[in-house]
Amino acid sequence: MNLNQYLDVAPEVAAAVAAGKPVVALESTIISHGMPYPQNVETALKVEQIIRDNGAVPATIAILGGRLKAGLTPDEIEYLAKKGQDVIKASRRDLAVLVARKADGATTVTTTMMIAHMAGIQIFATGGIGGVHRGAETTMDISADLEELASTPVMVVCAGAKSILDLGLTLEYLETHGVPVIGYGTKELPAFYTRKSGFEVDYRMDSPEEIAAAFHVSRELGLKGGMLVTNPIPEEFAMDHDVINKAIDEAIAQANAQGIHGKATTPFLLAKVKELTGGDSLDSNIQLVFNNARLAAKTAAALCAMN
Ligand code: PSU
Ligand code: MN
Repeated sequence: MNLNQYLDVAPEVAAAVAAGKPVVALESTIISHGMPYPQNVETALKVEQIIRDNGAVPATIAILGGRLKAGLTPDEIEYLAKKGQDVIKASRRDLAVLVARKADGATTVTTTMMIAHMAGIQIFATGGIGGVHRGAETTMDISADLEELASTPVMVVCAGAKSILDLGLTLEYLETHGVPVIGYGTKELPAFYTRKSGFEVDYRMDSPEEIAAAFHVSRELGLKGGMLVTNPIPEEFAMDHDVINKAIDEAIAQANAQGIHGKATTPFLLAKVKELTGGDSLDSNIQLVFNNARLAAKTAAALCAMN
């Protein structure tokens, strides 16, 4: 644990980490920028409950008043959910400035991994990660999430990546930077809303124990990066491939036409896709986060049993 003067670890989280009990980190950009109010707060609280039901302690992560928070109260979650896009989406480059200004920030995968690591938390559950955007060969839009996976030893459990990204280039980037990509119960990379993408993961694993064992060895060897676990959305909540891809293509066309760029791109595309699918994508999004929380909690328990 790398405790520092800017970090507040919630008492329950600190006690669990100290006792070697399972803890699962959760991000806050998914609350502020990923879903509308009030579904965002309902989902965030339910995800915490699911983690508890599966034997782990949840630690939702954010920056509040310049404090790096590992573990939020329900009131703090509600506050971020209501502020929504008015909260600054905080990636690695924003962290020091927001702390110095005593500002609030919603943590992305990147900053959630950073703060989780500072707090001694090894596993983090979310919906989807950022990656290499389509057209990155000219825009150079590559999410800082990939760089963080390359350098911070936290396991991220997600439902794959949305095809707002170039999935092939995202996998190439992860390969170059030495990040193993695991498929839970599948050899095919899931594409968030759908179980299939046409791309292969590095390894298929079929149990939380198998995932935990690989991560345990990575830590014992002192390897510097994380691990990406991709967990397909349950069949009954998956979206029709053509419906979702049509919405994504349309969302990207609108983003290009409006000159959307930088940190605004991902939230813009997420909101557009939701609008174009008439809210269906939100239901799928919520269910896949629940599914990832279950797997992350079980994997955290399996990892603790090995440590
Ligand atoms: N992808 C999703 N849902 C999300 C995000 C990405 O399907 O909520 C959020 C996550 O917080 C992720 C961030 O870390 O967007 C990536 O933003 P960018 O592409 O600007 O790096
Ligand atoms: Mn970007």
